[in-house]
Amino acid sequence: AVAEGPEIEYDYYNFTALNHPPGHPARMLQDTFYLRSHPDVLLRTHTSPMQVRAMETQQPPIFVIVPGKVYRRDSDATHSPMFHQMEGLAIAEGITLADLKGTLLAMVRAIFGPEREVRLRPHFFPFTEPSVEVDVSCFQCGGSGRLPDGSRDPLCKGTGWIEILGSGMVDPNVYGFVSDMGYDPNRIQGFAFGMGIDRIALLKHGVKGKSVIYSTT
Ligand code: 2NM
Repeated sequence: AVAEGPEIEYDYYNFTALNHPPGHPARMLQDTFYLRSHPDVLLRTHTSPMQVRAMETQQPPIFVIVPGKVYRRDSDATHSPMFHQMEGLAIAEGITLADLKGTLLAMVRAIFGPEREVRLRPHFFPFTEPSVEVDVSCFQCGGSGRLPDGSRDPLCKGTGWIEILGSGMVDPNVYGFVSDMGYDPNRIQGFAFGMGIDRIALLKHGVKGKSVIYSTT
């Protein structure tokens, strides 16, 4: 299913139910737009709150995609205060990290072509454990890091890999917030991923300057 949710969210869905502890840096006023009149209300900083809303209304197994606008207090040559994400969530008995890797491989091949490979690197997100950052093999140099003339590929900075998204296995603490709907971490497992799709579009369509000014952070 494809689900969209509110861009104006409660702190609870954006942070608390997603396992962000009280003093987590992402909650800071510098990073998040809060409503001055309602301090528990904010502009969602990711599409993940809708994943919690989906789990609240639907028992496992659940397979959902959430696209939409998100907001962060970030504005410079490479950051926009509004951008778009697309998230995926798959929860059922017996779902593993291998399912995550296979799903992401199919997705990056659909977007960037059948020759592409994926690489998972260890990372941290509050709502997944383990968490990984995902790279796609560079579609400009084929993964060698070198252009045909032997020079360093500026797109992947000679590494052969381009970072495209974050993901992981849903942290059991998240299931604790939706346990009424039958999300028992002893019975079910799941993966989630989140992708900033503006950057993906710039890469895929070769928008000029991407390799020069477009940062991955
Ligand atoms: C990401 C990276 C890793 C994520 C987790 C969840 C939920 F609700 F299941 F906990 N939704 N999305 C997630 C996990 C998002 O974005 C970079």
